[in-house]
Amino acid sequence: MKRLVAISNLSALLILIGFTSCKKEQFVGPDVESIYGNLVITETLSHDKPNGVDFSLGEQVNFAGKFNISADIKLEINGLTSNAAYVTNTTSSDLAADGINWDGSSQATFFKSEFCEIILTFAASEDTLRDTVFVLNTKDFSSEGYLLNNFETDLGFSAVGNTNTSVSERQSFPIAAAEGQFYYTIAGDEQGGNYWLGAIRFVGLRDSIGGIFSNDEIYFNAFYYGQDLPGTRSIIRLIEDEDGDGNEDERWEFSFYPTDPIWSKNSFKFSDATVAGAESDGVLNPSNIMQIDITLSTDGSTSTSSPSHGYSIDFPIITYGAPL
Ligand SMILES: [Ca+2]
Ligand SMILES: [Ca+2]
Ligand SMILES: [Ca+2]
Repeated sequence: MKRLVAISNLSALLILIGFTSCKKEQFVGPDVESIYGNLVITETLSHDKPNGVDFSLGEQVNFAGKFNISADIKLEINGLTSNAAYVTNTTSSDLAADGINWDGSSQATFFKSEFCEIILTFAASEDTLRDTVFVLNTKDFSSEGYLLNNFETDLGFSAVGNTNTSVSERQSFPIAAAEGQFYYTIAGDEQGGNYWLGAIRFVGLRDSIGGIFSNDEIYFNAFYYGQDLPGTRSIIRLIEDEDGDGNEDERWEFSFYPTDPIWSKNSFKFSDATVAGAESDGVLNPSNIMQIDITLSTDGSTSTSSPSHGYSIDFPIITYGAPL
């Protein structure tokens, strides 16, 4: 064994001497070419769904394309009707061999049944490869977890507010929904210390959420569209009924400030929720959650300069194992 180690050390030494003493070009191999070589596209971009892709059947678009070197690439898919986008960065010399595909996911709004442009660009080259694909049917994201609502109908939720609530309604205008045709808009005016301006409420949830997953594997996800109103806060309240008597025992919350006037997908881990108000057993047990409130709130910091607050929301969904 000692002798093997000695030989191995000797080999390493010889290799090291070889590298330091020989001229660089004698050691130009594939790895060095990948970094410094000129990109040659040996097979242009294509995919296996020329007649359209049906994501509702679990299909995916499998890409093909070959390059002489392993290249850093950006693959971008844009929905021509929805403006939905999917962007991924990867390294590949053979897209098919590396299994580069698209399963219908998106970063912000969902894709619709529509034509999509596919754009492939390279980090170290000006080359741009293009293709198109038609989405026959979109992916059913409701099967990704427990969908609280998609706001396509008035069913499955209630809206609560007070005199400071100015808007609380399903809308399909003036912006396009993140999913389907409708989203929900809630707005209100802060009048000196009234920090709660309304909420969208989901009840009857006990024994609906949780299962085998721990709290750091459970996510609340939703698309938000801000109205450029500073101080606008969305507090997501998870209300537990620990003993099943129908009454609240403990509430948990996380919050953020949705102000950007663009749809963005936001995800929060249940393990990041903090207890709010009176503590009961101090443990967030997802199966005990009887009610979720998505509030429109403020932090009281902007009451004099800009009392208006509001946002639109679509497709709040609880997912397991990964964010939406
Ligand atoms: Ca919707
Ligand atoms: Ca209770
Ligand atoms: Ca509890």
